[in-house]
Amino acid sequence: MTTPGPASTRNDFSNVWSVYLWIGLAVAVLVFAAVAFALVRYRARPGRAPSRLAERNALEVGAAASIAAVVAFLVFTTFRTEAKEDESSRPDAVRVNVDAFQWGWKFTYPGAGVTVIGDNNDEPNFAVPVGRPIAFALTSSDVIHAMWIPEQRFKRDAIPYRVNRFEMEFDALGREQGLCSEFCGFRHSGMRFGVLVLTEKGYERWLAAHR
Ligand SMILES: [Cu+2]
Repeated sequence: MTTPGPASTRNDFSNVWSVYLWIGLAVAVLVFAAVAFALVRYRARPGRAPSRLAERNALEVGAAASIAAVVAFLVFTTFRTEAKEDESSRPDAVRVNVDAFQWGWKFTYPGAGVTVIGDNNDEPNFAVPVGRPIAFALTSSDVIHAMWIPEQRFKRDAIPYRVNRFEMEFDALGREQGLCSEFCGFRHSGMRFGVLVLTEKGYERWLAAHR
């Protein structure tokens, strides 16, 4: 049912976001309409006594069931999208190991002999080829950090003694800003990095220049 690996991480998560947005809007409209209706229809008027009705089982069960159905649908949609980003070990994937530390990042390309390292004084940039799956292996050397690339709508924790694996695919050329999104100490806010999304040729040139 799910295709192996992400077609575009950005699109996948944007789609999930719009599902949430429309459901949220629909719920807001229903709630405000119900409140407005009650305010107008049942407002206090001379000669009117409060209703003696305390329960309405069918309505309450119906409301609870529809809320549960919406929640189940959202959980399913979210986890289905998450599952696409979890490692699927595609043989053509570019492997990038990411090591977060206070307060910087180290990107290693296993087998290619390339390592990029930088901290809050010297922001590191690592390159990926456009439209190809990138298999990340993310860990931390000290405390918990989180690798966040807002333009990809993607974030994952970097935890010491643990490797988090996920795949992403970048569909647009250019530079995307990444940052740490887990407060990790004094210079947390300076813990940034750049993703250079290059053509296949440009990526090969970049690798050769950083060997
Ligand atoms: Cu950090």
